[in-house]
Amino acid sequence: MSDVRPPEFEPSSGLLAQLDLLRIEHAGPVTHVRLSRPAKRNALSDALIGQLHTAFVNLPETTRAVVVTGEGEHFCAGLDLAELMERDVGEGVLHSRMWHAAFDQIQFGRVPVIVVLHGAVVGGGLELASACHVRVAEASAYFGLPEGQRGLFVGGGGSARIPRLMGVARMTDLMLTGRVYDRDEGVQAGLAQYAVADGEGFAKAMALARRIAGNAPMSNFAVMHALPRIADQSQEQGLFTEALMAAVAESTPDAKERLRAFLEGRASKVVKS
Ligand code: 1HE
Repeated sequence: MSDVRPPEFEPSSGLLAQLDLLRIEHAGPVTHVRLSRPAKRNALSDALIGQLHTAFVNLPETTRAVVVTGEGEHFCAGLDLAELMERDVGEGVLHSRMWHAAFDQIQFGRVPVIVVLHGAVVGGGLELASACHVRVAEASAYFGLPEGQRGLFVGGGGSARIPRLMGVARMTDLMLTGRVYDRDEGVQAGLAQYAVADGEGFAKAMALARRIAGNAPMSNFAVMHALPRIADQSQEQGLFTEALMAAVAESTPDAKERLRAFLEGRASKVVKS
């Protein structure tokens, strides 16, 4: 993935600057969180999961969208297999719950998260990607769930999130057979919403993030928090939740000003892009 740093990026300070397995920078309302463990292909150690959790809990007030990337040749090699050897059953449950807490903080945090995928997006790496809201896949990206080969099961929320993207049958196939999807197969299956050339993922993600950051925060919150929950509800309950969420969103001062701007001809129109 190309990693040209536009001059407007500023390094983080305080707690976020102390997270040594991440590199976190800010460009106005967009925060860039980079997995920075390239020698181990960004394998998700306990420390890295803990740092992701800390980062997403402590995003600056000014952050309106986050872009996540992985340093080096691969987005993420999944669970750090070297740490798995010594764990007993009880520790295994708590370990999985630790991942759930971190990835829930990404999916159900304060701001939308766009992730750039390149190279290996496997195992826990795909679980991490599936907790983000918008996925941009470069041509080099490939997707796999090698847990079956390793004697494992998904433990980072994958069984709940990934079938919601690609369906139970496709996930079953990946896990049972070790099948690996190339980028285009992954996009077609629903694992990413955008396909770009190698080296172009970050620029695309930043452009998307800037657009998302320009939305009313309550609208973004509604999309992140209400949509997946409504999808899990019966239609009757979903419609009721929708009515409540819609009323909350449209009653904010932000919404009223945006509507006024449109009616007075000061807002952009919806056009084909
Ligand atoms: C690792 C890991 C890892 C690399 N845990 N150390 N995930 C997997 O089964 C994927 C395992 N990894 C791979 O298949 C390959 O490493 C890659 C295709 C991702 C990259 O290949 P390559 O040739 O670029 O790198 P490499 O030489 O294999 O790895 C470089 C180093 O990273 C090497 O360590 P070194 O000390 O010998 O240099 C590797 O051991 C290390 N490394 N991947 C630990 N995953 C909550 S449940 C989730 C369950 C899962 O995620 S299961 C899937 C696990």
